[in-house]
Amino acid sequence: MCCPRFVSMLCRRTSLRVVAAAAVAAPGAALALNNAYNLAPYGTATATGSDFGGEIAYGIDGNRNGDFNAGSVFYGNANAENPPLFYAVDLGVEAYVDRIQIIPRTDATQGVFGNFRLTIAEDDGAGNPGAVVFSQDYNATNFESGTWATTAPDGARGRHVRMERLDNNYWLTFAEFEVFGSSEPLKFSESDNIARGKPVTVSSAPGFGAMLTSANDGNINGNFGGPGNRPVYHSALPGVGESWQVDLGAETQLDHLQLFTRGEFSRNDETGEVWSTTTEYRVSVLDAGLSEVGAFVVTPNALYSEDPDYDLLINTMGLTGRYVRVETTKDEYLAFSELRAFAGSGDPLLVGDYNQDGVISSRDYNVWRNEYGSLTSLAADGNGDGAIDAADYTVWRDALAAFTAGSPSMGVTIPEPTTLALVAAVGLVAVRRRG
Ligand SMILES: [Ca+2]
Ligand SMILES: [Ca+2]
Ligand SMILES: [Ca+2]
Ligand SMILES: [Ca+2]
Repeated sequence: MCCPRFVSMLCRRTSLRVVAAAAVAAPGAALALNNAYNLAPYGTATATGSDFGGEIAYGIDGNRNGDFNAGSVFYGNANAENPPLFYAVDLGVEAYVDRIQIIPRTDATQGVFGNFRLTIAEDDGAGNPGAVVFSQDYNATNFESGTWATTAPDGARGRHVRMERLDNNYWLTFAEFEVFGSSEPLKFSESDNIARGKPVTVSSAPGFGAMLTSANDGNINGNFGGPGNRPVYHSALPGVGESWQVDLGAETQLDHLQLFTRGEFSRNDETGEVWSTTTEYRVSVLDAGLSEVGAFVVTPNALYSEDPDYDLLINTMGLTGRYVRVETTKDEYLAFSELRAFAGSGDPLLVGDYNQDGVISSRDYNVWRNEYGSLTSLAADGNGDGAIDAADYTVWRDALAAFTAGSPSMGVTIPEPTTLALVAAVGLVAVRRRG
């Protein structure tokens, strides 16, 4: 174990290079870490219809940008002649589903995530939905506007994922409909989450109606919600070091953690100013004597950014501890929807997986682009030399090629360095849809 007291970014990158040859896998194969990744971009989508240029395919194009004008937001109006209002994804393969996440439109608050049914169906043998393996109704007290998500499928295996409004009076719009899973059995799903329901202590009482249990209630929905529905933890006070800590009950080797942010943001409609509740988290693992055995600082892209984060993977690579602490590093409130913890011996991240989501994609390129020239923000330091430059782009490009090589039907647009400026301007389309 390198850096036993503090696992720095540089330390983690250094160990990545050692395993570079073994750490590349094609989609569908077991990945080195958590093998659940967003399958939807490899499938096809259908919907009641689309309006105002918000194409159906935009909901599964792998681009989370919620600005309608950026050309990646789905929009469909209810059609009284052809109810119900729905959005469905054919994954193309039977897959085990860990979680479903719907990343919202962000240029307007349109509160669409309420009163709908979510189903997963097996294939009937002819490419159509067959037996239903998962079905749940979500009847929100308010129509939510943030990131809506659930881990309830808990590994259910199916091919057709469908969201259908139970009323049919409104519209449906979002940036991305994400189905995290794998065609191979999942290494981890909700029933493996060892943080769920465990005792929690906090530095100040939860506030604004949040509860002590909010961040390990098994509910990853990012909407603060209404009475009786508080899936998001929120501290009563702002400040550096506002903390939430879960007791896993025993010293446990941790494969990895997942931190889900509060999936909402605030906007001042007069000034246009937008902000998130918590813009940076420090996540640490402590032993039974409360000594720190590892710490990670994670700075998620804001929900209203071009490439928002919501689900943050923290690779503990087999650190052993009893407590996991999440705290603020700035004078901010502490807010997040869930901390999941998974026991295991741990694995390194994929080479080139700069956003640590388990796959090599344009989102890693975005991290590299945003950090280009930096000597301090080193998530995209693929060659581990302490600087972000063209060499790290090459690491990502080669990793992307290797990642996709096992599945030739998924072509990838790989920009040359000389055209990077153009790519940055128009956005990189990572994955062509199969078929
Ligand atoms: Ca999109
Ligand atoms: Ca929660
Ligand atoms: Ca990635
Ligand atoms: Ca570098």
